[in-house]
Amino acid sequence: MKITQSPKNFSKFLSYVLRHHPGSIGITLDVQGWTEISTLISQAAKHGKRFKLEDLHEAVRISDKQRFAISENGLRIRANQGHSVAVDLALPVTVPPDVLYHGTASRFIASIMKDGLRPGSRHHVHLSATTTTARTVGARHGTPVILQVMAKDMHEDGIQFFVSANGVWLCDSVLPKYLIRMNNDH
Ligand code: HQG
Repeated sequence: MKITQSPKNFSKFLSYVLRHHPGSIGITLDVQGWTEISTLISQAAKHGKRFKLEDLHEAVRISDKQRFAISENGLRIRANQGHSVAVDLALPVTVPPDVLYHGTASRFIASIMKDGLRPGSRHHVHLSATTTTARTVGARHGTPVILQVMAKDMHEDGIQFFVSANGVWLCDSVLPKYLIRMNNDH
């Protein structure tokens, strides 16, 4: 790979342009978040990030969380979730499991138990199917704490859930009444 960066940094670059700042290299995303791979490659090169099609395929393949998808015809790429720019991923509404999990940092707990989970700069609140994933997500912010999310109750109350192509559960927000703080031994 021509770019003098680790795969992790390359993945971060792709997240940056495909989720948050496509304009930083002069590309645009369509309403569903897709962009032409050939344009991505040429525009990235113009901005000092040189890589080949094979490098891109490799980055998509090895992404630990399968953050990116390439279209069936191989011509376009998008991030599977995590956008801050306005896109509509057109994910189907999906019935959630009875319980989902949200990993966060201990310093956010008081605020979350008061106001509920808010999407912040993202489009959705991100929820995990397992405590293991939730712990990893929470540890990115500090001492991890896992919240149990009563997804079945939310669903029965008419709240919509979506699941991204890489298995992240998404919803608009979670009220405090659906949250239970778990003990640290999970
Ligand atoms: C917290 C990663 C105070 C929330 C992961 C979280 C995930 C509140 C932080 C994806 C709050 C936002 C998303 C409230 C929420 N008061 N704090 N009312 N409501 N928070 O990074 O869920 O690597 O935007 O608990 O794997 O940590 O990007 O969200 O701690 O799937 O592919 O505010 O990002 O994936 O942080 O992570 P984030 P997140 P990628």
